[in-house]
Amino acid sequence: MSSLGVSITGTGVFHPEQSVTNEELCIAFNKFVALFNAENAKAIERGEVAALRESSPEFIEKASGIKSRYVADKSGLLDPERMMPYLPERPDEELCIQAEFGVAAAERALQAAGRCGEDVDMIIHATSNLQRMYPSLGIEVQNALGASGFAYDVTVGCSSVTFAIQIAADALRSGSATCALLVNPELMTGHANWRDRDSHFLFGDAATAVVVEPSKHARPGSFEIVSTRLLSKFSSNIRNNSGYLNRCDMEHRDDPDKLFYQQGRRVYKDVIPLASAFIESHLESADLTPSKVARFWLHQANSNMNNSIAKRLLGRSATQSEAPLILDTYGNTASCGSIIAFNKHHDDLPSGSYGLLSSFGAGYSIGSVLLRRSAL
Ligand code: CO8
Repeated sequence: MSSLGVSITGTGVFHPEQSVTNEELCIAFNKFVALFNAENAKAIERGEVAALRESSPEFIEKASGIKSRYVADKSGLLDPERMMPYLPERPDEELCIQAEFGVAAAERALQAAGRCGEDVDMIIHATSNLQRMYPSLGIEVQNALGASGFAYDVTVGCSSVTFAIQIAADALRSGSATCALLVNPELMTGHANWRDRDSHFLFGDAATAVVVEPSKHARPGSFEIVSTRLLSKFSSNIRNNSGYLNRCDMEHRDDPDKLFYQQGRRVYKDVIPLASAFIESHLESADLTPSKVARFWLHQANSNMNNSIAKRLLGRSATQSEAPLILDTYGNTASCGSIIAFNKHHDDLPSGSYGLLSSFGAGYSIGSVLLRRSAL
C-alpha cells in the first residue's frame, strides 16, 4: 500500500426541525404509565403484573446530560397510546427517508469540501440501523447524488463512522477510489423503545457525512488522517434482535427485544477503562500522550461517561474545548455523535494541532482516528 496522505476535507450535519425536551417526553411517558397501570390495576394488585414507574426530567439530565433531542416525528412518540414516530412508508420510486437524511448531510459535507456528487467515486453508508437490506442504501444515495464508482452499507453500531473512515482511508491509499464519501443517517427514534423507562430518553435523529480525499487535493486547514485503530469484542449488553427472520416466529416478532435494549450500568462500567486504554495505546503508537491532543471528539452517549474517559486520559476533568459535548441538544445520535462534535468544534484549532475522533458502541466496537490539522 502506498504512503499517500489522506484527509478529512469536509463534514456535514443534518437534523430534523422538531425537538423534544425532557419535560415533554416525561409528560407523555407518565401518561402512558398511568394508562398502563389503570388498565392492569387488578393484575397489579394480585402481584401478577409489575406496576410501571414514572420517569423524570431531573433523572434524565443528571444520568445522561441530555436536555432535548431532534426527532423526525414528534407527534407519534409523544402520543401515550402509540409511543413511536409516524414514518409512513414511501413508494419504491421515491427516495426513502434514510437515504433522504443521508443526502441532506452529504450535500453539506460536499459543499464544505468544495466538491459535488459527480466527484465522488466511493460511498459508504455507515449506520447502526438499516431501513432495508437491499438495494443497498448507499447505492440509493450514490444515485441521488450522481456519484460514480461504487457504494455499499456498513453497520457496526455507533462505531460505524470510524470503521468507515478506516475503510475509506485504506481504499484511497490502495488506489481503489479517489474521493470517498461516508454518510451516517441515524433515525434512532425508530429503534428506541419509548415505553422503556430505562432508555426512553436516550436517542435523537440526525445525519452526518464525511468527505475523505488524498491530502494533495485537500483545501488548506483540512484534517490529515495520521492513523486509525479499530477494535471489536463481542457483548450482548447492547442489543437489538430485529431482523429478517423475525417473521418466522410470529409469537415473538413484536417483543421488546426487537428494539434497542441494554444493560446500561454494565456498559457504563465496561466502556470507561476499555475506551480510555484503547485511545491511550493508539496515541502511544504515534509517540503522543493525551496532553498533546488539543481536542477529543468522543462518541456522544452520556456526559458522565465522556467526562470519566477524558479524566482517565488527562488525569483531570476536560474542558468543553478539550472534549466538546453536543449531546445536551442532540441526545445519542449513534454514529453521528463524534462527527457532530467535530463539525461544530474544529474551526479554532491551529495548523499542526492534533485531534482524536473516537466512537464506542454496540458489538462492542471502538474506533479511533488520529487527525492533524494541515496548514491554514
Ligand atoms: N426516571 C427516573 N428514575 C429512573 C429512570 C427514569 N427514566 N430510569 C431509572 N431510574 C432510577 C432507577 O430506578 C434507579 O433507582 P433505584 O436506585 O432507586 O433503583 C436509579 O434511577 C438508577 O438507575 P440506573 O442505574 O439504571 O441508571 P443509570 O445511572 O445507570 O443511568 C443510563 C442510566 C443513563 C442509561 C446509563 O446506564 C448509561 O448511560 N449507560 C451507558 C450506556 C449508554 O450510554 N447507552 C446508550 C446507548 S449505547 C451507546 O451509545 C454506546 C455506549 C458505549 C458502548 C461501549 C463500547 C465499548
